[in-house]
Amino acid sequence: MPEGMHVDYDGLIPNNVGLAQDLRVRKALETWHPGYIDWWKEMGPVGFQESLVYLRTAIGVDPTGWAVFDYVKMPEYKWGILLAPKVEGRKIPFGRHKGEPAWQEVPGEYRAMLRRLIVVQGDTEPASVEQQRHLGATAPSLYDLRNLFQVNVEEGRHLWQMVYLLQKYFGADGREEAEALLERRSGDADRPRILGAFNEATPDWLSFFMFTFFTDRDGKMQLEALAQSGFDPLSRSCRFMLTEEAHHMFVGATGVQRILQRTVSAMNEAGIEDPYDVEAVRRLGVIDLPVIQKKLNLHFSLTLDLFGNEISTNAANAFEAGLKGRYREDKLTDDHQLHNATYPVLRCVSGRIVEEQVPALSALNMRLRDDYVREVEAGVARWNQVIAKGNINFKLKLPHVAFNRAIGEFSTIHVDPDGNILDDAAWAARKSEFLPSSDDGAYIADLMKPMFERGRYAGWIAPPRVGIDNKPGDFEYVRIV
Ligand code: BYC
Ligand code: FE
Ligand code: FE
Repeated sequence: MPEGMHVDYDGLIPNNVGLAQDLRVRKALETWHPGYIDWWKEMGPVGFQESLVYLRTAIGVDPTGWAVFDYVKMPEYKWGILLAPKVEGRKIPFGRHKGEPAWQEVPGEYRAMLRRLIVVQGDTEPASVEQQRHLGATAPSLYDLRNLFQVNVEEGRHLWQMVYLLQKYFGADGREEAEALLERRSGDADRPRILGAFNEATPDWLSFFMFTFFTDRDGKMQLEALAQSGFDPLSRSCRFMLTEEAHHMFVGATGVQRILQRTVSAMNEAGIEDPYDVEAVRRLGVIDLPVIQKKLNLHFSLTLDLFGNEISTNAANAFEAGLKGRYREDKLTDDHQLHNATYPVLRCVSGRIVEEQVPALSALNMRLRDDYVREVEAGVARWNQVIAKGNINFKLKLPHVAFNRAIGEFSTIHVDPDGNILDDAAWAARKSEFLPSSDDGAYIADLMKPMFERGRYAGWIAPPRVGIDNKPGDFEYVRIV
């Protein structure tokens, strides 16, 4: 049996990393645990902590049967530590150590860089739970409420995965970082979360669905890049986390799809053909297509910032060190060292947007972002099918990558969603055409009324096609206490 196939489900912390035999790490994690529960109660979902939620819990690493579904109170969720099974003889797949055996311990010379990557990854997980903590009160159905909480507990579990790596492999400074992960707060002026997008609000369910579609997918891309790591415990951790990520993106993709479905049906029933007749559409109590486009613009641009600078020596160093690879590095067929390769990057040169060939090593953030954009384009095309089927003349579109950016090449200029450069005055005048205005926010906030009756849905969203775990339409996904 390869190392990592046996899962110990008896102790406080379900795991397949041999915690029962590893007293030091077990003790460190058991010491960290109460602070985590305090954090969950203080900063996790508001309310519903005593409710029984029909949740999936990861209990194994066998791809065919890694999870069970049952009613659980969230604070009693089994936040386990599960690494994908060890691949015997695994080699470092890229960088200057390419072909050497993968590291089972932290390579001393890269210790700080590795710790930073793990801390940044870990920081995003509790941040997203904090951002989503108020959404339960306005859930459009029990089905959606359950999906929100599923995403939340799994992001909590992802924090455990990173904290395990810090406690196991980084000693005293790892312990300090693990504490700090419970101390930073999304949006806090003094102790913010590390990355920009994780300090933004998630004020309503349309934002939640856009976030899980766009931002959880950055999670997927970054985890894929870290799954290639020469530091084997990080690779194994990320590989397992990716199995859960698919559901988070499903929640976002289908959430937006169901909103579009409802809007288009309501317009069809009322005989409204013009998608820009926002007032008429809003009188139907559904979300108009132009505001969905604005939310898309916002969440896409916020998420692009998470890829970092287009030209980055951090990214080049992490690649050369063998710590962070490219998307599906092991499927690529070049030399995996990239010393002579170049890559095209859109840059801002004297206020204009131009494409330049740059050394591939310094363009790795850009490359991952390109892989990401390809994926979201496919998702947006699926959303557009719903609109087209309803015969409404409207197409959702990704804005230009330079639009509304706070990090990187385009953070100093303003462009419209088509990529035309605007001066400050034009941007200020037209911003509310491109991004949700306070009126848009108020309209959506007004729609957000909870619907907690079994099998029923708020009027602005269509029911899902199938239930979770094949449950029937009127299944009680959350027993609210
Ligand atoms: N906000 O060389 P650069 C997820 C900083 S999401 C604030 O371009 P690098 C999830 C940067 O830290 C996935 N600061 O950066 C999703 C650096 O600072 P220092 C999370 C930023 O390192 C949904 C400086 O600017 N995982 O899992 O190439 C729900 C120079 O920048 C930002 C990871 O991100 C920003 N947006 O790239 C739940 C993977 N961008 O060091 C969970 C680990 C850059 O000079 N992280 N800066 O002080 C990384 O790989 C890299 O840290 C980044 C940045 C890709 C984020
Ligand atoms: Fe996560
Ligand atoms: Fe996620």
